[in-house]
Amino acid sequence: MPAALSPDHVRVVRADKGAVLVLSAPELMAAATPRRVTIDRDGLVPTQDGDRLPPTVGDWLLVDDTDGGPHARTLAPRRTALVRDTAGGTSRVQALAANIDVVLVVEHLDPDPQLGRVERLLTLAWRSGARPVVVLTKADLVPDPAGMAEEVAAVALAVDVHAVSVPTGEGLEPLRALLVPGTTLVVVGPSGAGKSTLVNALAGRDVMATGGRRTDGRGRHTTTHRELVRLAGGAMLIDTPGIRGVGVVADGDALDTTFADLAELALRCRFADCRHAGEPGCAIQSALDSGELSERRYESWRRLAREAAYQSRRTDAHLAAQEKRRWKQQTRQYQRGLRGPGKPRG
Ligand SMILES: Nc1nc2c(ncn2[C@@H]2O[C@H](COP(=O)(O)OP(=O)(O)OP(=O)(O)O)[C@@H](O)[C@H]2O)c(=O)[nH]1
Ligand SMILES: [Mg+2]
Ligand SMILES: [Zn+2]
Repeated sequence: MPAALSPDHVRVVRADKGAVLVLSAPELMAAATPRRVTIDRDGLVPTQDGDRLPPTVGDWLLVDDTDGGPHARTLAPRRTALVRDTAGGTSRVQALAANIDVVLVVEHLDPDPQLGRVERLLTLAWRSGARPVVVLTKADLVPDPAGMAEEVAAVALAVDVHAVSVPTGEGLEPLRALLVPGTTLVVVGPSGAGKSTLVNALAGRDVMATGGRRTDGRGRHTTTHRELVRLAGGAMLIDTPGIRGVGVVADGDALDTTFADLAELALRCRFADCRHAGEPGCAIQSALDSGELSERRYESWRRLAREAAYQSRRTDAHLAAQEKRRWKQQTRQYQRGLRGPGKPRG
């Protein structure tokens, strides 16, 4: 339990529409049954700084006892949060998990891992403030898991990459070492990658339902909700549904960490504002020409950077609109104040 929390804080182990399931810190370490806590009709809980947010798995809450049962009163500040850009026209971001220490980016070895997806999820993970670790599943289905893990490691800079197999137990030991008591991990990755299978293996019991394998190797979205699972040693592991496409939320630092090689190259371009689009003295262009930098990785970086910039513009527009509304409201209040209470209009 983080220091800023009181013993009254309870943790969200599951978030549904209208209500969340919670456990206190001592209950998280025991086999207690979660309690249901209702939330305001708009699905939001006030934060300490006057905001209102939808609670997510891993959040800590203070609860009021009301006639209708326990009700969420305030949401504690999030130490870390895995957030994604929600698709669509709004500029809302969605927190997938809060107060996490490790993000397990789960990708299958069979069918072939998608490097672009790993890069995308790593960007998301770096932005969360938690430590990313890549887990490559289904090592038993491929002839050279170690070789494939090396290829993935080449695009997962400064990140540990583990090839694992649940049926054979291969590679699970280093993951068990991450299950430090009191810490929280979250698994993210495509449907069918084996996230729930991994959660069950690490839990040592079947907590989450897992999907049957389809011949085309594609997932079937077996897990449909996010849930915090308590592990025997005192670590907590959040399972999530497979993600179809996650939008990255703007964060230059996260992109620069995921693509540290490109960020480093860009520093060596002749012009500080080089757009790497044919300018003379472009270090990225010469790395592409020499083959030091792959076209695939370059395109992946461009795509994510474009997406992040777009997301950031939308957020700015949204914030500006919000600010304008607030300002209008204040002006109205001020004008009412000038007219004085009870004074007739006009
Ligand atoms: N051979 C093999 N099969 C695995 C392994 N891990 C998972 N599977 C199989 O892959 C299928 C999908 O596993 P799940 O754990 O349900 O996948 P998931 O990532 O939770 O999928 P969603 O809940 O849809 O997001 C199941 O049939 C598992 O038995 C593995 O290490 N080796
Ligand atoms: Mg699952
Ligand atoms: Zn350049």
